Amino acid sequence: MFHIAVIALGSNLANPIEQIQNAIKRLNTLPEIQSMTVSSLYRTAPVGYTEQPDFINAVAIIHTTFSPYQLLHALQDIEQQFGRERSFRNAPRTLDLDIIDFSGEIYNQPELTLPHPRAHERGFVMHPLAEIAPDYPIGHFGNAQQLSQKLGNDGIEKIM
Ligand code: PH2
Ligand code: MG
Ligand code: MG
Repeated sequence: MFHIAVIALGSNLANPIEQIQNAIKRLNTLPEIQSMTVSSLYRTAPVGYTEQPDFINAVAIIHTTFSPYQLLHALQDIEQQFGRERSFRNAPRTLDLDIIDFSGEIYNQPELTLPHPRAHERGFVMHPLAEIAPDYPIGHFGNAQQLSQKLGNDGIEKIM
């Protein structure tokens, strides 16, 4: 039995393009991930804390035998392996791997909120997701295509 999950990838330190490409390769080596569809890479203006370099963002849709918590911990392990340091909220990072959705499940736990509470208002997540799965529903907010259109593409550039 597998589930479908959406993962957002982001990096804005230490050659972000390579960080994202290597993270995709690393995810592909996990036996609990059976298949993966990855968006293009996007260069995006920082959202929230803006005094930091542009990000490279991408989104992957996976089929996985992980549970949500197993997936969360596997992603946190990879962030650690890629030298992630947690200084302050929204600080620049070598690698951020966020679960955006896990088969539509709803979680409101200290460690994990699903769907991701801010994904629907973030163009740097909705644009890459709309590219690979326009019909993908994000909670009750609408699908990826509708949300990315609503958000517009200011500060978001497809690079490869
Ligand atoms: N991630 C954040 C905060 N702001 N901005 C962009 N453009 N891309 C991100 O991945 C990003 C952000 C917190 O995780
Ligand atoms: Mg994040
Ligand atoms: Mg994160």
